[in-house]
Amino acid sequence: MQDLYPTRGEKIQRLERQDPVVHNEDRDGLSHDTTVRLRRFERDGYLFLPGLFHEAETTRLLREAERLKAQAESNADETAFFERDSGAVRSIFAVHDNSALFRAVAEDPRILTLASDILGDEVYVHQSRLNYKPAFSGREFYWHSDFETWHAEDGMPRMRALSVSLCLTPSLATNGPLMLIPGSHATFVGCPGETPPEHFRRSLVKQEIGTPDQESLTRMASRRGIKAPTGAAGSVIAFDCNTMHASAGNLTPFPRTNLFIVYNAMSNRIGEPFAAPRPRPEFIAARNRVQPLPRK
Ligand code: 6CS
Ligand code: FE
Repeated sequence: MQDLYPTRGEKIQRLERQDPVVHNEDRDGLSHDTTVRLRRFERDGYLFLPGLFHEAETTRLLREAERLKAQAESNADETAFFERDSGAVRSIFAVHDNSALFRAVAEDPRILTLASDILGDEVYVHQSRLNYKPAFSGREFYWHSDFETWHAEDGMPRMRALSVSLCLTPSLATNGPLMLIPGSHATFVGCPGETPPEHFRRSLVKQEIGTPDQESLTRMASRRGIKAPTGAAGSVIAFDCNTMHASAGNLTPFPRTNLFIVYNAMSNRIGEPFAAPRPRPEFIAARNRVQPLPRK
């Protein structure tokens, strides 16, 4: 398969995106609200939906996240990753597989319908994860495009995937909110540096290979700035697979715990990695157990 988005080679490559952002020509049947949302997503590369889930729902989900964290602390399994210095739980993957509550979120029409409207296809969960960003010790996630990694290391062919981030705790200006560069989804930044074997063991704790150069980041951020949507638990940020994003460390007493569900179009299923020695494990990138989610 032709590699439209070469990366992890000798040099930096800035290329124009070669895929639509909203893969949905027939928008006539869509409601006004949905049309406005799709237009905003297309323009910015993300959409902020404050209060999409109610507080009672997120309280229950946060309790479930705490249960999985306690489980990972007592007997760490492969899906759990820990902060490099404090040893606190940083992320747990495949939570939609290991928790009925998180599975129900992935199938919730409030986000599943939005994802399939944007991706213009049946969708499946490519990846799910909890990012705990614990109080005082939650470390940063450096700038990156998720698609750059999913293309290079998981073999995702085209830009026809998106992430939905659901805040399970308040996302404040001070506790490491998700930062996004509006419009950055229109440019693919190929990053230099060969992918080492089992790179995920390092990149999911501190990503270096696969992160963009400072000149590319400066160019993109200088055009339309950097946004850091903040809101109560229950707020959602949906963002395109190629939107440049990051989050700073958390020095406050207030955890910033988010649930991420990544939806990929069934027509965009992953294949052989484009720039890695071998595919990543199933709990990071769904490859063999792929089922379209039922639209309710
Ligand atoms: O490597 C990945 O798939 C994950 N890495 C980051 C930093 N964000 C996206 C994704 O969850
Ligand atoms: Fe990311």
